[in-house]
Amino acid sequence: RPIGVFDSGIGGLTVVKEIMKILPYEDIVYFGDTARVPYGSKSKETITKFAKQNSRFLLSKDVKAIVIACNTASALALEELNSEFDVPIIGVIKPGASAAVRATKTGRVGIIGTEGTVNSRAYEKMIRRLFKEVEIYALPCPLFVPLVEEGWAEKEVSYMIAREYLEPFKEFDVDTLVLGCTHYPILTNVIGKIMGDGVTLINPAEETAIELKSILFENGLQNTSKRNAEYSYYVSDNPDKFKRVGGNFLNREIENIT
Ligand code: DGN
Repeated sequence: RPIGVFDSGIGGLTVVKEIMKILPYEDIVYFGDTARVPYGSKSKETITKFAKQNSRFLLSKDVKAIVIACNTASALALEELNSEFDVPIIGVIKPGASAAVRATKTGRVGIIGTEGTVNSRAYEKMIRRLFKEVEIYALPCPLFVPLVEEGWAEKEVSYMIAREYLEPFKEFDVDTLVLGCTHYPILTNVIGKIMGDGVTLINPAEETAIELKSILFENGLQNTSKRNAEYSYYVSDNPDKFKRVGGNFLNREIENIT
């Protein structure tokens, strides 16, 4: 049985990329809610409703576990999904938060994400649960999403915008910065150059794939046969853009899209 992954749109492919790396024999069914993106600025009630519908769709494809690749949906809907559905469901917040706690030496941690994620304070709460003596500074960076979707991650305009957003984190003197939105890992170069070598960037997508691997193992759900995995992608609107832009996220051609 496949692993189900959903996101508000294309960004969750950064999580799929990490799952493909760490669990190369697992089949994946991806659902991108491109008709209703962005989730970043919508209410908890709306996001929870969408997340339930997305999960039901994935379960109709007989998935054995669900990964909420979207930071906003993980922040706002994970608990409700876990109480409603039987398969293991994981989000990106807890893995990202524990990696930040492991990485920080000074206890000064920055978080960037959508407005929904930052306002929910989900990363903050999770980090504080794991590590009390921490100073946290969180800021939404909404312009990063369209920049990445335009394929402009390496253009000068990305540096200009990133410099504006990230200045407060330099003043606050963080030693760790959580890239708390699916799209931000694509800007790792830009963000890394601006923040400098002393700051560790946390990619929750990578941490989530590691967590998924141990959850599959604990539940005896891992696929043991070594054969090429099958990947299928579903979107709620406009497969053309998904196919064109999604290739940049995955570093491979997207086939088998509905
Ligand atoms: N996938 C969303 C997130 O990680 O928060 C970003 C895209 C969006 O819905 N704005």
